[in-house]
Amino acid sequence: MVKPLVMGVLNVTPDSFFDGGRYLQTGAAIERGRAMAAEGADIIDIGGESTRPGAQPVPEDEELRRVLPVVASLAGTVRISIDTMKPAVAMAAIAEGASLLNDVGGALGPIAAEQSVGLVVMHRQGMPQDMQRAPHYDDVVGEVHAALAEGATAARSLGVGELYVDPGIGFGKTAAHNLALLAALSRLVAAGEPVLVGASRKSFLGVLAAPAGAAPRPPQDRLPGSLAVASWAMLAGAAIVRVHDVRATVQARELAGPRLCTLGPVAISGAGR
Ligand code: HH2
Repeated sequence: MVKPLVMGVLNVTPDSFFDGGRYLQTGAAIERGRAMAAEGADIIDIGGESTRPGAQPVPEDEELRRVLPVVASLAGTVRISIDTMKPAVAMAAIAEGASLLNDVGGALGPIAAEQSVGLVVMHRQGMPQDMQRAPHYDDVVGEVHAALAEGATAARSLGVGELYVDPGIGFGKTAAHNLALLAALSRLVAAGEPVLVGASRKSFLGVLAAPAGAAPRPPQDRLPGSLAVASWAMLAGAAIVRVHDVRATVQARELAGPRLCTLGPVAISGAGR
């Protein structure tokens, strides 16, 4: 089993659903990025435009102003991925040292090929403004897997070398859709392309973890569910988990990876309970 990578989320936005407003100032964002690298993040995914349901688009100059100094400052310390829908932001981030394009909008394949950087092909139904209004699939797993296979083939034919496919948890999906996709993760892994999963702190976790009849748990109260899903994804063979809580996820990886996966006799000293 290849060790899965932990991708730390860094949103330089006022309105992201979990960390919005915390890292809008350049200095705070750089400090958070350095802290996540020290906690063991393999990649930091920097975004300057929220994709939460209902989010409004951010003008290009504003998105550039938010992310570029942060990319430039962190690129020497840790691998940087840029989470954007805009080709100009992707190009500028590459110039500052980003080497992975988190292509949530589906337009960045040609840039990844030309610039010889990695690409995440993510599935979504609709745009953030309307994607959660009435998501519909006849066969969510079949349709998402087929769309990802098509996206991967297109990216490979452009010449993209390093590629990841992502079922796009919460991007035009109900809680039931998300669960079906997570249950089928090992089938997506078996299809052959490395898989990225981003479920951290998302709203379906708040719905599923709430007691019957109670309100959904808020983002602040979704760490246990996030760790459960990250562990599930790693055990299913995901190559990357995209998370807000790097320290906790790195610790979960230590258990979900070499220790529990081997399930054979292992020489461990220390307490048994
Ligand atoms: N989820 C979010 C953003 N980018 N990229 C990929 N590849 N996969 C994901 O699941 C994914 C993503 C949403 O999370 P976050 O960045 O924390 O929120 P916001 O979009 O509100 O900034």
